[in-house]
Amino acid sequence: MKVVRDLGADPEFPPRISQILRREFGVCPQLSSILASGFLGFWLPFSTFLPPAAEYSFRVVKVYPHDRTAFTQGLEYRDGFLYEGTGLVGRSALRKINLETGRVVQNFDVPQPFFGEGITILNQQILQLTWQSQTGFVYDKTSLRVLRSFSYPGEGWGMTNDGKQIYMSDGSSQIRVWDPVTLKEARRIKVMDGAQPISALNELEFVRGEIFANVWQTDRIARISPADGHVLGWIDLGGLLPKEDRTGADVLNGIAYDSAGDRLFVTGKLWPKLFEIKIIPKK
Ligand SMILES: [Ca+2]
Repeated sequence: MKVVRDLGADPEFPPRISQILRREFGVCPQLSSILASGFLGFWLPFSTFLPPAAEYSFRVVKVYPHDRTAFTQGLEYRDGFLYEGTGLVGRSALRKINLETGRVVQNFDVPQPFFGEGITILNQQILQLTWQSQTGFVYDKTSLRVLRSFSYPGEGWGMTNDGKQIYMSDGSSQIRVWDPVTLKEARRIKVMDGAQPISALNELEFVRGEIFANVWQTDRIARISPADGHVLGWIDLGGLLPKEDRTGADVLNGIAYDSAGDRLFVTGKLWPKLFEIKIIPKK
């Protein structure tokens, strides 16, 4: 759609089209001008519906401790606690964490050879993906006991839900939508910013009717429409983790939303801190 935007914004566009019509197709000057104007009239209304995705920045509300050995792959908030899924073979786990202190109050070590990935909490269960094993786990939320496993094709990256459906990322530009009971794929959402597919979608969070997605190896979160996958906006979290905390830290990854308190939490892999932030328009 960027092409459309550029064409619509280009003052040279009608002359160019009319020149092409005259030169290449031998259309008389009067008719070529009329055709070119009509073409522009066709494109302009479309271009007005294609504003660029809005850019947002952040304001830090509060800083919490985060385990800097946790390779964060999934993060959710429920009733005063964070639930975190961590990765790396031999270091993967599912944890319940006290938000204020950062202390792990319950832990389940995911056995080798699994590489833990995204998690999501639905009703009284927690689901966890694994990276390349095509295997997911269902846990009892209270005991963190494994209830069962399930399988899916391809890779597992991030996961969230809206209470009715599960949304799952696999590192591509597509988000898979799963039935919450069968855990089978119902459809896919192609994530696009205008005409540009947005790939490497990682950790997910459902926030006020939108899907928020960390884009792997960037400081950016895409705000995605779950209806059609178009990017509604970008949150630039560059500079969130202070320089003095960056030694050993990996990329931004981990979004959790407290819907009752309207609090948004973000962290990263091996980050020593977790941040409550407010999203603000970028200046
Ligand atoms: Ca999340």
